[in-house]
Amino acid sequence: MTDQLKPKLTRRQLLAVCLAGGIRLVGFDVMSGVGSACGRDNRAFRAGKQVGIVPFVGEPWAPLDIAMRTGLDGRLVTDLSGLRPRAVVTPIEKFYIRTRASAFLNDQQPWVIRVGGLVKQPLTLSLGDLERITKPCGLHLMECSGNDRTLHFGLLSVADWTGVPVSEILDTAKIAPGGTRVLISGFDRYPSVSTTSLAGASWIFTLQELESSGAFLALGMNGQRLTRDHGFPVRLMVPGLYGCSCIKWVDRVEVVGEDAKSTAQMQEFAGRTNQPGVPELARDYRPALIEQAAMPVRVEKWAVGGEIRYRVVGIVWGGSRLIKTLEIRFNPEQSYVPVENFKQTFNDPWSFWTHSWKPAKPGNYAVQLRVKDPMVPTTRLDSGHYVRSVDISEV
Ligand SMILES: Nc1nc2c(c(=O)[nH]1)N[C@H]1C(S)=C(S)[C@@H](COP(=O)(O)O)O[C@H]1N2
Ligand SMILES: [Mo]
Repeated sequence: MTDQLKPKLTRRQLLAVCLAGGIRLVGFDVMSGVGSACGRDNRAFRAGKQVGIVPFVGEPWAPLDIAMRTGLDGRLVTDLSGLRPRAVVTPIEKFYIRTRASAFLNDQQPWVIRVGGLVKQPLTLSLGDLERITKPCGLHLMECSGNDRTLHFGLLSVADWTGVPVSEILDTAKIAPGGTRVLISGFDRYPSVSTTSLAGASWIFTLQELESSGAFLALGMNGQRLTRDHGFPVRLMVPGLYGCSCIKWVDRVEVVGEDAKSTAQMQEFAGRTNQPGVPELARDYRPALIEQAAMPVRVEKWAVGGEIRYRVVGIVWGGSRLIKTLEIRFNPEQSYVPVENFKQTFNDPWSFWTHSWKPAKPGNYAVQLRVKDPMVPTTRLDSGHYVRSVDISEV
């Protein structure tokens, strides 16, 4: 079905290249912006010397940056403690993994993606068809909806993606009357049963969700092909939505109607994606949006002019509006103060902030962030989900 995709591409491809150029430029400006935002407070610390990092407490030990276990129980937890504003992208071998490639996955046979359901022109796309129209899709963050302190919040990473917009494929297949949603499904059979997860991976999106998020079928990350564990040969990436909707090993795209039932995967993740119960029908699901969130990634200990000082380094991500002020507090009984070096210039991927801190006395401190803007929903942030604690022994 190569020919069906070909004719449209010249114009679109051109546009996409321009767009990608724009995205890159923005990314670049923003990165230097972050650098200078941190520069202000770097000056205060320039005269000093970093003497250590204070570990977070209350987070059980977990192996970081290494793939472990298999299939649905397979994980790689990204170590976020060394994040730097100038290295926004997570190297592919450290990008978090939730579910490793199945021993049953046969990527040696020619891979095909069937596009069908309520379309006028069903397609059978080969990998070659997609490769020919693959383009840069920019830097995007992915977070697992199950990301929590038991894994040091390390189910969170950023890659520089390449792929094919889903909307482009749908344009070619032409939606038939009654087609309002799209089911995207991937290979998901494993030799052994998982104790924690259900097999079967598919998610249903509205056309609008796919279009406005710029959802794409990804073929590459950071200038390389996907790895098997990240969904080789092809996976879905929906910027701004939780990873559970970013189906790996995609083999089917099906346009469905308003009466489509929710999938087992949507039901499994209903709680974590903030759904009202476990709806039967796909249309009763809210988009699995990553709301605005923020957390510290490390607390540095410095010796500055004979004094001990601390510097908290963190990230903000998610949401769809830029926030002006991010506030921080150390322990619930203290009041929130604005984070010193913070300037958000985009919601996706993450951006960085720093805050200098002089605790009054030794002790345990819980570090929490807040966004005081009624227009910015922060349910998970406000629930205390991303609070991280440190024991301070020297002030
Ligand atoms: N086929 C398939 N796709 C899947 C999953 C899965 O178990 N099977 N897990 C999902 C979940 S819960 C997450 S968070 C992301 C993780 O993608 P990554 O492992 O590349 O980081 O993949 C999603 N896609
Ligand atoms: Mo996930």
